[in-house]
Amino acid sequence: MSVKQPNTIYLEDYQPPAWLISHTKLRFELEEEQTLVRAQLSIQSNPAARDKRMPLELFGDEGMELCRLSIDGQILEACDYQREAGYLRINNVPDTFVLECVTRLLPHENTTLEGLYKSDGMFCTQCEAEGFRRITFFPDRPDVMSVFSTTLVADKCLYPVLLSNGNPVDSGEDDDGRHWVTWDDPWPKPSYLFALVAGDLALLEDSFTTLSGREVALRIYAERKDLDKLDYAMQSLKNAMRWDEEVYGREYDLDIYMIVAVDFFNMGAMENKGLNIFNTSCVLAHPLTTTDQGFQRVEAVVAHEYFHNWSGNRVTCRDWFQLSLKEGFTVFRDAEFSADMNSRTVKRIEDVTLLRTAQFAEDSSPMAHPVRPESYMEISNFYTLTVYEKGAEVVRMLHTLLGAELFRQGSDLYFERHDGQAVTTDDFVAAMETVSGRDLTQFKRWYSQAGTPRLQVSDQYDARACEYRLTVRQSCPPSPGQDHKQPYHLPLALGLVAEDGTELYAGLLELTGEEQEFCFDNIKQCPVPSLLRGFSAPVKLEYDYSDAQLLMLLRHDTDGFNRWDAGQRLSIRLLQEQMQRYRDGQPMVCSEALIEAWRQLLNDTALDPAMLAQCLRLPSEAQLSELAEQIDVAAIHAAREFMRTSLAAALEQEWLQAYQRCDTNELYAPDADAVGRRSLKNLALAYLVATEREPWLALARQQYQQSDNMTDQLAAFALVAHSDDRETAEELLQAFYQQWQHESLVMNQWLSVQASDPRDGALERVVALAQHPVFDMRNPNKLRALIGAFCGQNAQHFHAEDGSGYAWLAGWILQLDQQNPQIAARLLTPLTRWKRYDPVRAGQMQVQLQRMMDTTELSADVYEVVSKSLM
Ligand code: 0A1
Ligand code: ZN
Repeated sequence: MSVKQPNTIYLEDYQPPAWLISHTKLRFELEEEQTLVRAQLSIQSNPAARDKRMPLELFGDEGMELCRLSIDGQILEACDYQREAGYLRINNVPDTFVLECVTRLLPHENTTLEGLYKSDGMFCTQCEAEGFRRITFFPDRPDVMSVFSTTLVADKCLYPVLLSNGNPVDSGEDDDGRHWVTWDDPWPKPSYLFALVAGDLALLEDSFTTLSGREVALRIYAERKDLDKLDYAMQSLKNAMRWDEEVYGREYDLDIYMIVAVDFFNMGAMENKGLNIFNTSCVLAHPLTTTDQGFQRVEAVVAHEYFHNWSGNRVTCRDWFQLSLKEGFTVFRDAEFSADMNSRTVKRIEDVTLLRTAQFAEDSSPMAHPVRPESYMEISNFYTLTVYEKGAEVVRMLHTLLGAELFRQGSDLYFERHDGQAVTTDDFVAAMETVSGRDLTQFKRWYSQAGTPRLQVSDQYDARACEYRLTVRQSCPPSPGQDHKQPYHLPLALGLVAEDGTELYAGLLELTGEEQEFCFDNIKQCPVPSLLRGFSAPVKLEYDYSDAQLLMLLRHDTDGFNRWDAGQRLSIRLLQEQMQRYRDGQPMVCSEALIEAWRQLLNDTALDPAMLAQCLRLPSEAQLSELAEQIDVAAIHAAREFMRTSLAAALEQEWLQAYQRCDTNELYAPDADAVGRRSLKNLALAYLVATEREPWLALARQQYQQSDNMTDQLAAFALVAHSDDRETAEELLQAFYQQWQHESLVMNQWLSVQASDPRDGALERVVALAQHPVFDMRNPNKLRALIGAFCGQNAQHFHAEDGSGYAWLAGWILQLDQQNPQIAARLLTPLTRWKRYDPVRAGQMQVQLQRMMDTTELSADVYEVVSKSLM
């Protein structure tokens, strides 16, 4: 743990490295009590460095024991170097030399899950962003790229599988029951892409022939019990490899591609060169234990990590401020891949929903930052929705502005120009400028300005002149350190739709000014504008639609995304009206027009079930919160529950028909059509149960018992578990536990279902669950399943007015901070939003933030989030 006031790092202070490492040779002696690491670094002074004759400065974690240090074979004495917090400095070194360094690590005691640690008995590593400095002393920054050769030595029985980056080149056995394997990775890489794994692992093997005819061995490793859950990841990997060849012209570049599943992991997965390490939740998939959502996540994350091989590994980031260079681009790539594999419109709806709910909230929070941040204390805090999701939207806008063909030329040029280099987001945009001949200077404000822009649109129709005018004003609210924003350059896709649904115009406008007017000639009737089609820019769009216009767009818009969006806008407006009525003590009402519109949708059997399910889902409480001036937890919950139960009762027959229509007796498959049918079926079931009429809970129970897949079983389980029929609920909670107690990932769902149960006594229930044997506070998946779900999906109780939910979370943060600062800082997010709540709740949240601030031993991770939130 660091002391208070960690250093702030600034983008403007960037300096090229003084020293380069051409080769890094590592030898790991892995033992139960300790690991010895011998590192031999071939070091040269960097001709491009500003200052020559700089001392050699290497990063190294304070907790790491330095056993031996030598230069060109000469042992250094303690007086020859200085070890300071986080650094090792050696003065007077030659221009070119070999530094040898031996460090001693205690992986079994490493609970941070950074550097080298143990997960369920296997050794594994996590080096992004700054974990390598917990393994050895090194210029642990992404612009120092080196060729790695790694030898692992370990007990042969306990660790028969020894993996690292690249290709295995040598191996052998010692007399003492130990064996060793040497791996060479020919591609220079930054230290954050280093990885090793040692364990007793089972393996699914396949192969892939690249476009140019090279054979690549594909290996997915997991614990033996999970061997039957690897097929989907393998198929996804092969699909991703083919897709990247076809869509981006990118081939894989090593003889082996490996994925290893580990249960203890801070994030989703990691793209280490040739040796991806995955959270089990993002790689294991089986119909009986994995939901449709889970399958889709596996497909997306496998693809994401694979795509990093080019966007991230071959071309990497100059510094961590450029994180979105690899993450924004790679998320855009994986989103397009998923869109091609499944339903494009549904994928877009899901992504935009996440953006609007969580990224917009981040953008208006004290932790708001640009896609390319300007400063940080702890880089782990910047693996955010802004860097990933908004960053992907920025790349998508470039794709929209340039068109698919030029965008591809731009990406080809980017990879060609910068292969083997560590570069910046400016370099990425420069490649797009070169191929398009366009000036994207203004566009780059998307990288440097934080906050969600607002578009205010108004219009005028002149029937005599057949002229339609749109006026668009853009603005962006202040964010920390940025009071005034300059206008953005953005693509505004739109259509003009006649009252009867005929499309009068479709096209793309470009906004650059604060206020712009667009005139459309020859428009023969007054149109309804379908604005921001496909969500062509990550902005909040304001246009004064009438209910009738929204209903028309919901029925007729040719843009599937905007059809859905029109329905959402209408629901949001009606929900906000009910929230006001609730606050005024008036009875709430459900719009007949909405009921009729939904009835029509439900009766339209030609509609794609997946789309239908999206259209019939009310905006979440989290999204309604994001939209609120001041978040009124009770009003949001009451209004949404009222609408949900009203729509349930009014359309009971239609829900039943939809349920029956989608309840086909097909064999489980996670393809788009079947996923769509199940999502509509389970949505219909939820509405049926919401009527609180007897037969429907029984139907849920029947589905629970008869289902042959986790999607249907879990949906039914959650409905029963949250119901007031406590006898049946308790019975299923027990039965589910009995059935799945040995499936760790399913137990996470079991925890989450209970943590999000809105009935009274929720806090007591989660407090008790934290004592349950399936809960393990060292496992981030369990923490997310219990604490994350309670704070994120049970607003009513987390935001209890007496502050009990806040105090509970803060207690956890303080405890976890000692163990795993990254996770502690992430789980803290809900408390950082205090300014959005009423004075009583805001005050209670501040009390808890201050309680943390007053703790002496805060990690840099938590310190940064807490201190910025209190500013
Ligand atoms: N680069 C990975 C995400 C990742 C980031 C940090 C980690 O540890 C702190 C682990 C994984 C990705 O984008 O998939
Ligand atoms: Zn990534």
